[in-house]
Order: sequence, then C-alpha cells, then structure tokens
Amino acid sequence: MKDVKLDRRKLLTGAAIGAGGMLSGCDVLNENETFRKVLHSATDANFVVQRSLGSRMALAREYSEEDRSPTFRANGTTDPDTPEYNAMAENGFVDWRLKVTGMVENELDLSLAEVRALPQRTQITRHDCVEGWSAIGKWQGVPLTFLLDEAKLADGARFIVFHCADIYKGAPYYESVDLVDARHPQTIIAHMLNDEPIPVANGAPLRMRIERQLGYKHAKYVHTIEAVDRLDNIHGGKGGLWEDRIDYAWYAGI
Ligand SMILES: Nc1nc2c(c(=O)[nH]1)N[C@H]1C(S)=C(S)[C@@H](COP(=O)(O)O)O[C@H]1N2
Ligand SMILES: [Mo]
Repeated sequence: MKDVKLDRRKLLTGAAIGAGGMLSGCDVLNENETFRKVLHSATDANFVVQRSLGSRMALAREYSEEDRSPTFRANGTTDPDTPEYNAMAENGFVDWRLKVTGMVENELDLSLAEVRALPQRTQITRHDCVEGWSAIGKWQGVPLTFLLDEAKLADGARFIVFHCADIYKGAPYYESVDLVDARHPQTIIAHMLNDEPIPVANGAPLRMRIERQLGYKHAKYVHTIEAVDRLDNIHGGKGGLWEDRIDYAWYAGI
C-alpha cells in the first residue's frame, strides 16, 4: 500500500513537469484495477495525494464556440478610471507594461505587444462568481508558467501575487495563488476575450484566468506579477483583497 502511494506521488510529480503527460498518466492509472482500488480505499494520505496533486492539476472543462455566453458579464471594478489608466486606454494600451518581479533571477518588463508575441493558449471556459452567476467565454493569452520560466523563479518562491491597476472601495485589488495553480496549464494572462482585445469592463488589457478557482481569484488590470515566499506582509496579509476584507477563502478551488 505504502509503495503504491509513493509510486503515485512520484508519477504525479514527475508528470507535472509536462502538463500534457500528466493527464494521460492519470487516465492510464484510472483504467488500472489495482489503482482504482487503492484510490477508493481512500486512506487519509491517499486522499491528500489525490486532492493535492491529481485533482488540482486536472483541466477545467472546456466548451465549444456555441456554448459562449452572448455577453460576458462584468463584476467588481468595471473601469479603474485613474488618470494613468485612462491615458493608456485612450492609446490602446500601447504604453502598458507587465512586470514580473520579486523572487526571480531575471525580472521581466514587457509591453503589451511583447506579451502578444509570446506563446499563446486559447480556451473556452466557464467563469463562476461566488455571487451566484456564471459566464462562458473564450480567452487567449500567455501561460503563466511560461512567464515564470522566463523569469526563472528563485529557490524559496512559493506564491505568485497579481497586482492590479484598480482601487476597489479604497484598497488596491490584488490576488495570489500557489505554484500548483500558477503552473496549471490553463492559468493564463489573457489579452483577448471572444476574439477581441479584452474590454475595459473585463480587465483590459491583461487579466488572469485561474480556471480551477472562483471568479475573485481571476485578477483583472494586472500590471505586476510578483513571486514571493510569504503573503502575510502584503496588503492585509491574507493573499487577496476579498480575503483581507471579508474573509473569502484564499483557496477557492472548483
Ligand atoms: N482587479 C480586479 N480584478 C477582479 C475584480 C475586481 O474588482 N478588480 N473582481 C473579481 C470578481 S469578484 C470577479 S467575479 C471577476 C469578474 O470578472 P469579469 O468582470 O470579467 O466578469 O473578476 C475578479 N477580478
Ligand atoms: Mo466574483
């Protein structure tokens, strides 16, 4: 039993390096009778391994073009409306910069054009807001894992923080995830929604898609991505604006 658990952990960890390989690995394991029994026997340790690596790396469902919502509802800040933001919006965001800073060996400072020229991923997914609405949209952007590799995470980096250009009722909006979600294949920094540049209401010019978590984790208006080893010294210390403000869960997995 113990050996099997260790094997599974090793497989999952190894496969996590190439996300595509991971899924086929899981599929193959699930077809294996012994493995199914082991999983269903669900000792605590097995459950933890399954939950922490297997299910967290699984892909969120992707939809077809016809499934898209006629309009993608906007929520929270729908226009940062600061002088700096308005000036950049008027200019089609040619002056927007995306910085990757903190615990990295190679800081990045990219223009929107440079972001658009990096490797891209497109996905049609469902956004679930904790307030009780959902919308399906098509997002295109750069996998966050690619940016983190370009920036070379320093040893000890544990969380990725997204800093946003809007002040929401008095505090700057921000969010954060651990490295599992940061490196999830569907975690992208998007610049397109439904084949158009993202509208201001939905986070122009760059917003996160964290597909395995609830809507408030998907930071809009992102200007800085920061790698850190702790969250307790950032803003209210709980890893996000809503976490600080009204105790929303930091891990909002779906
Ligand atoms: N910068 C920023 N990001 C944000 C918010 C916000 O107010 N400011 N609201 C969050 C919430 S609660 C949701 S549901 C989604 C809404 O994204 P949408 O406006 O594209 O629907 O953005 C999230 N990201
Ligand atoms: Mo939300």
